[in-house]
Amino acid sequence: MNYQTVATGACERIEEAASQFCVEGEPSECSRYGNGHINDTFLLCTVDDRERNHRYILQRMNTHVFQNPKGLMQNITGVTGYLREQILKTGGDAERETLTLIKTGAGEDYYVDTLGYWWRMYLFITDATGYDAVEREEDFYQSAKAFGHFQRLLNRYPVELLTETIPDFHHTPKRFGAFCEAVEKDVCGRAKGAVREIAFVMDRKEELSVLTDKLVSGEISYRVTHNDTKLNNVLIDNRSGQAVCVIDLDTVMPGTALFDFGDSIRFGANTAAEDETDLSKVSLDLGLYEQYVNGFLKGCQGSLTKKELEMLPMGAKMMTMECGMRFLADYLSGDTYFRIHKEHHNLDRCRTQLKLVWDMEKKWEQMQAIVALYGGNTGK
Ligand code: ADP
Ligand code: GN1
Ligand code: MG
Repeated sequence: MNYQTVATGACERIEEAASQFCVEGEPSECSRYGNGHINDTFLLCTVDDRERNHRYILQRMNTHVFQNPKGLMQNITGVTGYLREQILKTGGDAERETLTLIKTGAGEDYYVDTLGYWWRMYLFITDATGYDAVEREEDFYQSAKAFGHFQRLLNRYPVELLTETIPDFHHTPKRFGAFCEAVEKDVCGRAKGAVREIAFVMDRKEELSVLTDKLVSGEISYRVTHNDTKLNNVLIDNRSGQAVCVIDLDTVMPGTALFDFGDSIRFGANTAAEDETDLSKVSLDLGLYEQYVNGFLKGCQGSLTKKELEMLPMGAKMMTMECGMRFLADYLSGDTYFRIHKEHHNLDRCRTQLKLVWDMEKKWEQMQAIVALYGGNTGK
């Protein structure tokens, strides 16, 4: 097999893993793929005996982050199977509109290699792109519709079948607790270089329980949500410009619509990249925010309650705060969670998130007004 952009040490592992899955033809080429921060993702090309090419996504799962990989894979098998049925009922193309797991020769949806690493394989969704930044407003609108629709499709999915793959994933107060612990321990001696960022978070600590409090009081309820709704977790068709498929289903768990809405805004409605170092470039783009509100409400098809609608801006602010805290806690702890590509990468990422929170606070009334404009006649 021909390897590109793959560390030499990884080739042997890939070779072993790739040979377990029931692909068409023989593997010919493998390269690193995409810009996810969590899993190791590879594009695997094969050639069959009629010289036809086939493509697959081979992933080495991050079992440091996902400590119950078996439960996680059961979630993905269940959710993709369910989505498949829903898509077929409406005459859709299930192999493009949801992820398709490739089985191993042993009939499993994953393979644990001889060193204990977990692998899985999906059909590669062709002629579609997962954007790392908004290039056209329309793409962001499409992603919003897709994430809203995804949640709508899973409305009746039996929650009891789902494993919580990362317990308390969006429990912002617990994230704050972990953040405080990282500050206190300061294992790398980095806290002195992040004094302003730490103070920014501390100044807002009273507000961090606003979503969890509403969940506890029952004012908002749990739904099956995606929980990691970055723009590059939805593939957009290269020809039609329509969203084709919501991917990266590792964190599908009970959550709230506010998590999904909020995480998309923090990533996609930022005028700069998540790791931009020139903070003057970072702000909330209200035009993109409006596109997302419009698309998300369309995708949800009236399923959001009045309370959820009212709290959408808070969802955006909390998800941005939470992610800022997570990046900073990881920086202070020695970068053990998010993959980094340069020194202080997680500190840079944290700074963009906090600047974005600051800008949201300035634009708060406008954020609320936009939701009122689109949500005015909807909401139960
Ligand atoms: P991570 O959890 O590390 O973000 P993802 O599952 O999101 O991993 O995969 C990383 C990238 O690989 C995605 O952003 C996307 O570009 C690409 N990708 C993943 N699955 C597929 C697929 N089935 N077809 C095409 N591209 C895919
Ligand atoms: C991670 O897997 P990826 O790159 O789509 C992270 C999200 C963060 C995001 C920040 C499982 O998302 O929670 O918001 O990075 N996923 C996990 O970019 O922790
Ligand atoms: Mg991803």
